[in-house]
Amino acid sequence: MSDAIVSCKKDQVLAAVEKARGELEAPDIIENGLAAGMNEVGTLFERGKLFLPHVMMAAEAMQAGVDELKDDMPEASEKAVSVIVNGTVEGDVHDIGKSIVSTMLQTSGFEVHDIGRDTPVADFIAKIKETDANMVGISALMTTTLQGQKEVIEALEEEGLRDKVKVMVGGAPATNSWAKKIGADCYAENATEAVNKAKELL
Ligand code: HCB
Repeated sequence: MSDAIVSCKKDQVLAAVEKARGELEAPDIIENGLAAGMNEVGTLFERGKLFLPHVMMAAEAMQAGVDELKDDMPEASEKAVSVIVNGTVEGDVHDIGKSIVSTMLQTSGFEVHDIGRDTPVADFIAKIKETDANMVGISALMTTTLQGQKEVIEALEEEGLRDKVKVMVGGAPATNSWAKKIGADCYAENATEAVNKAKELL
């Protein structure tokens, strides 16, 4: 599955998903098959072995695989008690990982409001107020947009919402120490960790 993503073969990705779904749970297939392939694409892109159009086609193949698995996600056993707003910061169009996190949180029983990518700080705050959210997930994939996570936290403080809303940050350039530095409640390395951290905090 990972190889099919790297070679941008959507048909092969779907065939591999079909084969795997009888044996493995959907979250496992996404994290260890599809996301693993996309991470490999990232590494090859960083080494200059792949170019942007290739990355875009690989991202499409990955998305097709995730879409195929949406109906297989385990049903949450309990009604949602906690509300999470999840989005990618302004200036950043990367949303594959963020969307996986939203799907996994949703199927783990949280009420999730995914506000998309390239999202201004004001939209994070408006959605948090509108939904009376208990947590916000803030994704940033570039060192140049990481600062956006800090800006959302600062806006929460200015609005007097910080005590009420837990903050989770994620995305390749984010780290535990960055999360601590900007005053986030946690950093999640992947979607499984995001679910576990949300369960711990809420
Ligand atoms: Co993009 N891109 N890209 N890109 N891109 C990165 C991110 C670079 C690191 C590649 C590189 O140069 N080494 C780089 C950023 C460098 C930097 O840090 N400064 C980069 C760049 C520079 C750019 C452009 C500027 C390129 C250009 O136009 N010249 C441009 C961005 C324009 C903009 O945003 N304004 C761009 C565009 C693209 C696309 C459109 C081709 C495509 C995005 C498609 C899409 O998302 N719809 C893309 C992709 C796919 C990547 C790489 C190759 C993969 C990202 C990805 O989807 N990974 C990435 C390289 C890399 O990350 N190593 C590269 C797979 C997912 C599953 O992992 O890390 O996103 P994830 O998410 C995980 C995890 O982080 C965590 O859980 C997820 C699931 O396990 N997580 C959260 C994420 N968000 C969370 C939120 C939470 O609350 C909790 C956990």
